[in-house]
Amino acid sequence: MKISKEELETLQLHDATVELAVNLIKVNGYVIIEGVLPQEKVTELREAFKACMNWFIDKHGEEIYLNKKGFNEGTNHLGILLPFAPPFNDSLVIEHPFALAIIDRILGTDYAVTLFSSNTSLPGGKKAQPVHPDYGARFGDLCKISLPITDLVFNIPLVDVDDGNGPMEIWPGGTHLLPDHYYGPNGPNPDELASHMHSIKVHMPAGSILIRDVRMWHRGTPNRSNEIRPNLALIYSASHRDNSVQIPQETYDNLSERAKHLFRWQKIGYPVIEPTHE
Ligand SMILES: O=C(O)CCC(=O)C(=O)O
Repeated sequence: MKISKEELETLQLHDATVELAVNLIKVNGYVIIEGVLPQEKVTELREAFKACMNWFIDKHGEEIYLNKKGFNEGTNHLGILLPFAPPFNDSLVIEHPFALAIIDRILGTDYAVTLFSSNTSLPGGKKAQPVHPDYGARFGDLCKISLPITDLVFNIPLVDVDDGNGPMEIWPGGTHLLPDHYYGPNGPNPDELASHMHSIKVHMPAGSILIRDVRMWHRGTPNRSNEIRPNLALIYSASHRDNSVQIPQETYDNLSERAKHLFRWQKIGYPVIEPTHE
């Protein structure tokens, strides 16, 4: 969806825009607002991210490129946990006013960040990932009803994404609304059903924001360009989940009150991590 110049400049969404975004997430599983972050911020994030990725590949590339099959069995997809440091912990990333305005209406205001990470489709991938939701069933085989939305992924692409550089493919419209047990190992296999269903390859300009229910089926696709295609990936959750973001005390103390609240479940008072495999 597109928004007005005034909303972009004031960093404040009109009430009708928030309502539309919320309803799209509730009914369709996701919303995209195009070209939200300023170009200079996107460039800064992209260059810093490339440096992290290069560092990571120098250090861990060989052990992951097992059997010359490529990362993750030839998908060349890589999830890297980000250091909680500039420019990644910029307020436009961790507490973007558009994202919070939308997420507040879905999760209430007491939610927190439970993932601070990235997903990258690297050049040379030979196949797509299996179609998957990001989280499994909350109650194993027990719960036969659909649960409310409790976890939302917030993605920011750091490059323009099109068919050539490994767009995320999504199955919107209902795959986030299934009974809880469908997301478990004994539920229907998304990878078997998905080829019979309608999907969309998500094209979006760098600096867009994509907010999606973690349960919506999706997959990473192969990147046929020569450049990496990174998405920053945060998850905002209504209830506590395993946490691993290490935040030095001084960094935490300097966050806004809202950001402190958003990161309160993390490891406060620990040193910043190196970029680490998810
Ligand atoms: O950013 C993408 O292409 C999605 C990647 C993904 O779904 C995953 O790695 O689990």
